[in-house]
Amino acid sequence: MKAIIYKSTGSWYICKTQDGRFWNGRTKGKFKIDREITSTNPIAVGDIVTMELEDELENSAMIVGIDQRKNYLVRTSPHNKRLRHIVAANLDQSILLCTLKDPRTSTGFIDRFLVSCEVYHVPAVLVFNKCDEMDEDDLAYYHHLKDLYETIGYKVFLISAEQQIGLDALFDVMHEKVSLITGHSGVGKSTLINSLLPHKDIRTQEVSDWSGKGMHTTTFAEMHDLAAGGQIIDTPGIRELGIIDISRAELGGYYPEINRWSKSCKYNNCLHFNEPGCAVKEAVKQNQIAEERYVNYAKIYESISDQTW
Ligand SMILES: Nc1nc2c(ncn2[C@@H]2O[C@H](COP(=O)(O)OP(=O)(O)OP(=O)(O)O)[C@@H](O)[C@H]2O)c(=O)[nH]1
Ligand SMILES: [Mg+2]
Ligand SMILES: [Zn+2]
Repeated sequence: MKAIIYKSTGSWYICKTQDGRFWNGRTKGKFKIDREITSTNPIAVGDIVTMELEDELENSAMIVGIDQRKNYLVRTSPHNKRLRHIVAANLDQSILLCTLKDPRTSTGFIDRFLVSCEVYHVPAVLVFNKCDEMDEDDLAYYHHLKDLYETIGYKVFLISAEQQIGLDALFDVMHEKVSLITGHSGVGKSTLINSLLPHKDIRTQEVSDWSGKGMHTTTFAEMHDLAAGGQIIDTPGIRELGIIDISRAELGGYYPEINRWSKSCKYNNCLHFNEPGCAVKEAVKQNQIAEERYVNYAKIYESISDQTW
């Protein structure tokens, strides 16, 4: 019997079968699957699995197999930088929820997110939240970023999850799709999902309680059905995004605009730093490539060199 993983804690799973029924799934002993990656979690939210029913009354089932993934997103495991953690599988898109302040999402973080989406073939969408708290300067900066990222080809939205502003356009983008929502802790992921699923109560945290007790922060990725069709996956807040599975030389290929311009570089193995005849550096000079994107390219490049390749 086929089922989709809706929640995974690492030791047990909530799976949904085609008839709409939810099951408590578990795996027997060490679940081993030979596939291309070694991760801390063999089964992730969004995975399609084969299960054998155990106890119909207790809704328990044994997961015995896992289908080939269309795609997946991984992070470095918070416990061991050498291991990967699969955030979710079989995604139609990944939405980065950003805020300009409380907390601030930097363009460095945004660019790392976009690179990982390109690496794993998951379309990326940027959503800026808490527009109700933006003053004129913030809005001007938002529009600068919107221009910057839309020019490259990414969709950008401005919303207030709490005040329910700008949500319709975002709902259209999520319609009939499996969307992952990610971003720093406190940007409003759970608040947004709550406004999409008013009948459910996804726990959100109080910023005033930031430093401690009473914090209701999301700890496991979890998928929810949207009333209008489609699914949304809430994920725990992330502090940093390690870029994994690519080498320094490959990085430019995952920057759509650098990739385009690099075809005109004199050397086809150009890394776009000090090589003569570099079309990318020239494009930065001519404002054809945003300087901040290029600066972040250099920073991400450096961070990749820290790893053992
Ligand atoms: N002003 C304002 N506050 C918001 C908005 N959306 C969310 N918040 C507040 O931001 C805080 C954090 O929201 P959450 O939804 O818990 O954030 P989260 O991204 O789920 O955080 P983690 O689960 O820790 O990753 C809460 O106090 C929300 O009320 C918004 O649109 N405007
Ligand atoms: Mg949350
Ligand atoms: Zn170059």
